[in-house]
Amino acid sequence: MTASIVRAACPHDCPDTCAMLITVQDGVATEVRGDPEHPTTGGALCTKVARYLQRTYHADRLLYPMKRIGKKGEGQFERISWDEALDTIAARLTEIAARAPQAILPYSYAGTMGLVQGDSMSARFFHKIGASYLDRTICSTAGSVGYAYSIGAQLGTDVEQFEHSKLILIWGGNPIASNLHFWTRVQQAKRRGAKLIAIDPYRSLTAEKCHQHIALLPGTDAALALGMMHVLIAEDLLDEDYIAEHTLGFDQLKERVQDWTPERTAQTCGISAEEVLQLAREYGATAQRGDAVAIRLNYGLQRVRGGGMAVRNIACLPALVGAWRQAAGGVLLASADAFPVNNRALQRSDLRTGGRPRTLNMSTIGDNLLRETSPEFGPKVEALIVYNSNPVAVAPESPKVAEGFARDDLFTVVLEHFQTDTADYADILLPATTQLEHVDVHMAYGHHYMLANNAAIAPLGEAKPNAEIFRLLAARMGFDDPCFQESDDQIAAQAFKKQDVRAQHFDWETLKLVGWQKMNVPDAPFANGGFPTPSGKCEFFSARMQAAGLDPLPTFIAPYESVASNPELAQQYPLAMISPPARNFMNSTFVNVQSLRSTEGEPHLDIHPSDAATRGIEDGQRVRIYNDRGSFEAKARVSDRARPGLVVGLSIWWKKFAEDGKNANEVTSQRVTDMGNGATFYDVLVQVEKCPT
Ligand SMILES: Nc1nc2c(c(=O)[nH]1)N[C@H]1C(S)=C(S)[C@@H](COP(=O)(O)OP(=O)(O)OC[C@H]3O[C@@H](n4cnc5c(=O)[nH]c(N)nc54)[C@H](O)[C@@H]3O)O[C@H]1N2
Ligand SMILES: Nc1nc2c(c(=O)[nH]1)N[C@H]1C(S)=C(S)[C@@H](COP(=O)(O)OP(=O)(O)OC[C@H]3O[C@@H](n4cnc5c(=O)[nH]c(N)nc54)[C@H](O)[C@@H]3O)O[C@H]1N2
Ligand SMILES: [Mo]
Repeated sequence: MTASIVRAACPHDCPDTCAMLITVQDGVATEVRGDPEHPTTGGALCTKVARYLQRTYHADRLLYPMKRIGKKGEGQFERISWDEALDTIAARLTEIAARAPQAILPYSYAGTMGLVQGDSMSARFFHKIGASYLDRTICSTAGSVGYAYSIGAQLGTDVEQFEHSKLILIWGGNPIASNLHFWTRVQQAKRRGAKLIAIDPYRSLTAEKCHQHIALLPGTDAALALGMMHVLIAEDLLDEDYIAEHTLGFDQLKERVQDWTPERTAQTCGISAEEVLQLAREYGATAQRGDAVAIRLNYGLQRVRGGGMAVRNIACLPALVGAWRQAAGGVLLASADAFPVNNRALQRSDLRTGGRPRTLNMSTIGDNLLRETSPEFGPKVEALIVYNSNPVAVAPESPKVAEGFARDDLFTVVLEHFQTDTADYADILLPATTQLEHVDVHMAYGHHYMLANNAAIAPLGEAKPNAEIFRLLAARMGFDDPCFQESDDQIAAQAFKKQDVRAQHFDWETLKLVGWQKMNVPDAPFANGGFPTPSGKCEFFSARMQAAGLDPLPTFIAPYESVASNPELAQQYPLAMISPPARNFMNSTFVNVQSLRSTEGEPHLDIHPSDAATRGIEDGQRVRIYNDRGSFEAKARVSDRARPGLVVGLSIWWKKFAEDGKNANEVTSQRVTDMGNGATFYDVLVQVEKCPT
């Protein structure tokens, strides 16, 4: 038979959301490539997704429903039928729902970003039950909330414009690893003479390729932005017309930043005053010349206590210099609000009959699983349904998470492709399909295209799409609303609000054929102001922040754990630790693909020669990283990639692939960010010692 080409979309939690072409021969997928026609994919896939076939056809794929036969966490299972699996789950959930529906908790994140296999049928199912809500905070809420206070919505510079920028600040991101197709644009800009500056405590793969690298201390970005504002104002590197017309609260801002001299900023950030001055001058002067200055603001800097404020402050910078006037100027954090997703149709919150249920934060899942019934908390969690996520590996303060998952009185269902660290704790483990085996529709958070994912091959073994699993469970539980019968195709057709100007051209049948289409959003969204804030301006002063009990003006919120903010703790644990993504993993996805894991080798800890020397640590030695919450081991990589006072453990390893069965989340904390209740993965102090040989 001749091969056919199927149009698909990369499902992973990455800003790039690539358009893919799958070659299928005799029912078998034989090649996965990037669509050369798609403007941001440009025919290229990252190293991970280029190996999507190795993942889909992996010998360890879960192919049948299973039930646990060993202890929780041991990972011993035996095959059962779908009937037995669904009957067991439906009986247990029906019994709990009759007594205490909020004792049931879904736990999911972005294993797939698809709007169908993400939260559509599953959301309907849990609304109907009246289950607890999950606050999905583990990744981006601090920054999203902070950005929205200044700008109003998740919208900014179009990634396709960056090639025309003359100065690009890559702030708290490592695009070579985690936003590859943005990096392509940056290379084009560089060829056209743009200057690239990385702002990152770590000399990442990206930072080493920029013209300049400012290695500040983690969690001090808000201060750097305040220092830049100070210099911009003091040296009159401003766009006064833009400020007058399109911003709110300039006079108060001016007063606020008066004290943030380059010297004070430098001291807070652990850099030189010269670096602060030069950065601000370059930013302001380039804009004053009429060249486009753009900031790619990523999530690295918001996984700390003051992460929301840091993003809020940085988001004020473009308005000060009028950078928004140009399509290639401004700032891009996320483009999600380019998409009018029809959540009401997809998720059907109207199915809820009782009042609004309680909300439990996914970033504190350890504590939440360990809490007893009480008037403030409500009922103890009795059933947990996990899909699209691997919390035992990725959630903070893992010792508590594992303890919660190990509870004998907790009923846990996990929908997965593989037997992850989390799956080991399941009572019932269900095989889910991969992106090649199911239908979906996608938005993106790093560009403006909607995408269709057609199924390329039949499900492997007895695997089923998430939506189908919840459809079957709904039927078992007697949920007869017609929406529980909708097919994945019918759900996808409702993804975007056609009455919204951005998605008027959305038509599912066409999208499936063409693969992708751009949303209708202007190139320079705030050239003439029109910010989607309450005032319609970029809000240096935010009444909404004041109402939320926050400082209404840009300020600096120090980390929970740092040498400066917590000297007592630092006596015991003097090193800051961050654990950003490893290039060859996608969070904890792909860690079990041998070719990718071999490239990463084993868990490493990057440590500066001076910090290594005082501990007698040599390159290649095994070290133990610890604090009061826990410990894990890694192999030391002694180099100046990590600035002094900082250690870096690229992540997120499956615990079971580490020699000691642990990963970086042993030492991270469940404390949350200033805004959005986000996780503070990079707000951690540790001590490091040599392992006994
Ligand atoms: N290959 C790969 N790609 C990914 C992912 C992956 O796991 N692997 N994950 C995806 C997901 S879920 C997300 S959210 C995005 C994340 O994408 P980004 O937000 O770009 O995050 P990272 O690539 O983690 O880059 C974060 C950088 O921030 C730096 N950093 C850490 N703390 C601070 C700080 O306090 N201040 C500053 N200025 N920098 C800091 C780190 O050293 C790191 O180099 O990437 C997505 N893409
Ligand atoms: N220490 C540390 N911890 C971190 C971070 C960090 O930088 N450092 N980053 C944090 C961030 S930004 C994020 S976003 C989270 C990510 O956390 P998660 O969203 O949990 O991401 P993954 O670890 O990739 O796990 C996704 C799981 O979903 C499964 N999956 C994929 N597609 C499907 C599907 O269609 N159906 C079903 N049923 N399952 C599917 C995959 O097999 C995989 O096991 O981790 C956070 N944890
Ligand atoms: Mo994320």
